[in-house]
Amino acid sequence: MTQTYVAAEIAAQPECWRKAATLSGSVASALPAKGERVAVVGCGTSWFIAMSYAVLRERAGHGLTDAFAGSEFPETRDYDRIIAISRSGTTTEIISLLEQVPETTTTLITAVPDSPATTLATHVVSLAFADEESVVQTRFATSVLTLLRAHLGEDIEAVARDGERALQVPIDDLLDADQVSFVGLGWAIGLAHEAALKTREAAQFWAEAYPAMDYRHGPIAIAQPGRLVWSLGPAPEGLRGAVEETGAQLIEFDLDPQATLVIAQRFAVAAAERRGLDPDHPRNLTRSVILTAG
Ligand code: F1P
Repeated sequence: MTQTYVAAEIAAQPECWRKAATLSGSVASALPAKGERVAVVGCGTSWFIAMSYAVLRERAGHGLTDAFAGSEFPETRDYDRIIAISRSGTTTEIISLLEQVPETTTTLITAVPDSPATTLATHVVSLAFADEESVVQTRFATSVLTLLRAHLGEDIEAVARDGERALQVPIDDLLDADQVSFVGLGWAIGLAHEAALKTREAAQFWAEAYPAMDYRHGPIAIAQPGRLVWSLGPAPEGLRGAVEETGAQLIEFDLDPQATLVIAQRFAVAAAERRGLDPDHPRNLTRSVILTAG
């Protein structure tokens, strides 16, 4: 099979992460200062990256940080800054939101530095080097998270090395599964949602996502032999036993959760190929969702 764009984009992630980390210093003035009250918004993949960053920023003591789907920003709240994440810079909900908040400081993080959304934001951070040909997002999304993690002072070289390991992990055994529930704790919950979205988008594969501690509160009812519970980051105590009792398998890797997402992206692409699907052109999806009235 000829190599897909998405496979090449997945493989490029460790290098993109290093570039994003280098960039973080020069764009620091466009990113939130410690203590700012911040809302982070995005749609689809970009929303899940927002969720992960929100948890990381608050946990690092940098200040209140909330994440919202682009359509769900609460007008009743006051923030010092809104960070909008949009690869395309054309997504309708993001454009509408930026139009609605002319008084608020906004930072757009995008792959397209001359996109319509750039004219509406106070600050624009371009990750053009991480733009993608594939409809499904991989390296842009993880590069945004890397940039934001670097801005919080995290060691990105260690993450990039884990990313390189993630590209080598064998996944063939996982591909016989007929369903996957991705789980995570804290900031990895957003990544679990992204792993499940990727698998649905690229492969039309049945995947769900939950906070790991919540998995036993209902979702475990679908666990059975042939199904996986895949933890991004370490699974909480007791979850393995509970999963194995159902005959399902608990999957964990000793890697940064962002690197484990890379394995899930590879799983999504391989599952698509097994099904004879083109993961670069998922059914019913376009690069960005542009809504027209009527
Ligand atoms: C966001 C997005 C993607 C999704 C789909 C439609 O676009 O929702 O996450 O995979 O392709 O667009 P963007 O605002 O980040 O460009």
